Amino acid sequence: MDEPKRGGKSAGSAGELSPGARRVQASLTAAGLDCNVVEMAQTTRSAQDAARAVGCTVGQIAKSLLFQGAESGEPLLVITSGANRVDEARLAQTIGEPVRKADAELVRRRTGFAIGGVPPVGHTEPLRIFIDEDLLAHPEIWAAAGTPQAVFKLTPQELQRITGGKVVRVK
Ligand code: 5CA
Repeated sequence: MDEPKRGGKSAGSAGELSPGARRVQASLTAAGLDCNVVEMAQTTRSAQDAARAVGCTVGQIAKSLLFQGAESGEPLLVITSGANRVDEARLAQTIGEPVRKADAELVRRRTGFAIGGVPPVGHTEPLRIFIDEDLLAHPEIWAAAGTPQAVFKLTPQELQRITGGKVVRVK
């Protein structure tokens, strides 16, 4: 594992984080989660990048992917294991309407973050959230923290608690 550029620091020193990562740290702290966003020297833009940077398996990376109901336009965030590809037909069954992937502009507008750094919390407005059941198989997982170099570690139970996400099968 590479040394984080800034990390292993208390939430109180999160002022050193870049602005996007700082917003995520603030959300985590507000949710009562005792964990620290770390900014890595290496990119964590994709799940593979993130796994390489932190030294975990791709399956332990929690990807936050934005979809949209094709009829309602309602955005929904699916937090999925980096090892999985979301089955859109299954997701459509879960929500009762066809879905499509959000484009980069919608991702930014509805989450407040750009693709590659979209976190599971700290969004512009509350989102309907689903969590991939496969994430629960890992004692620890890592999620994006607002920028393509920022991540944080938590347990799947903590992820459930801070997002209020519904655990579903996505693949
Ligand atoms: N920081 C990493 C690990 S948590 C990360 O954010 N990974 S991710 O998988 O959640 O974010 C990248 C995802 O953004 C890709 O899997 C892909 O689904 C999506 N994506 C990439 N480019 C586009 C695009 N042009 N439009 C819509 N979605 C995109």
